[in-house]
Amino acid sequence: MRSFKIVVTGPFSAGKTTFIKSISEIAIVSTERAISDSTRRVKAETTVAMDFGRITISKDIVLYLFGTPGQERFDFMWQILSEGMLGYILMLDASRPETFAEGRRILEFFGTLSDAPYVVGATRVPEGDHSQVIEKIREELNIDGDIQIIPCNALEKEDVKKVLLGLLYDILKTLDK
Ligand SMILES: Nc1nc2c(ncn2[C@@H]2O[C@H](COP(=O)(O)OP(=O)(O)OP(=O)(O)O)[C@@H](O)[C@H]2O)c(=O)[nH]1
Ligand SMILES: [Mg+2]
Repeated sequence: MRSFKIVVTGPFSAGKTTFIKSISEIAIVSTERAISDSTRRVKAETTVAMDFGRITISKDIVLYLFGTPGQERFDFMWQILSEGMLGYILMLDASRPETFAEGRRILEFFGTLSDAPYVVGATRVPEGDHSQVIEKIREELNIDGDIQIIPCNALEKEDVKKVLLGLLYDILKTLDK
């Protein structure tokens, strides 16, 4: 049995907790707390320390998922959670381009912590032609052409699985080297 630690990160309210909740086979351990400041306009609760979930991919592979907080004031947790990770997912709300700069900052920070592979899970991608918004994300976050940007409705288990398998593929490639 091989276990993989995977971190799910991204800007505030990108869908990180939802992503883990949708796929985890154990009740997720979540540290959501009521929001008291102005970001409350966006939603009522935010992750303050971490989310934890688990998914068995096959009889040989289990993934442990660690979700980070999105609010910048909790960014000390990013470093703690990234210890020993084999890959990470940057969740990004494609309908809020004003969060892309923060996404880029998070990627740059994770890049200094680890050489592990990552993929981008893009939530709220408009129906129809994805390519335009995907290209915009690639450009604004300065993401190499070989990094996968995968549209994903975090509320849908099948979509979440697609993102995880995309990342797993990249992880296995690096492990085989
Ligand atoms: N339409 C749509 N809504 C989503 C999606 N993912 C999450 N949501 C909704 O967006 C809101 C924020 O989702 P969360 O999972 O709490 O986001 P988060 O990234 O964990 O947020 P923080 O921990 O506060 O940074 C919730 O109301 C979700 O139901 C998605 O893929 N599509
Ligand atoms: Mg959260």
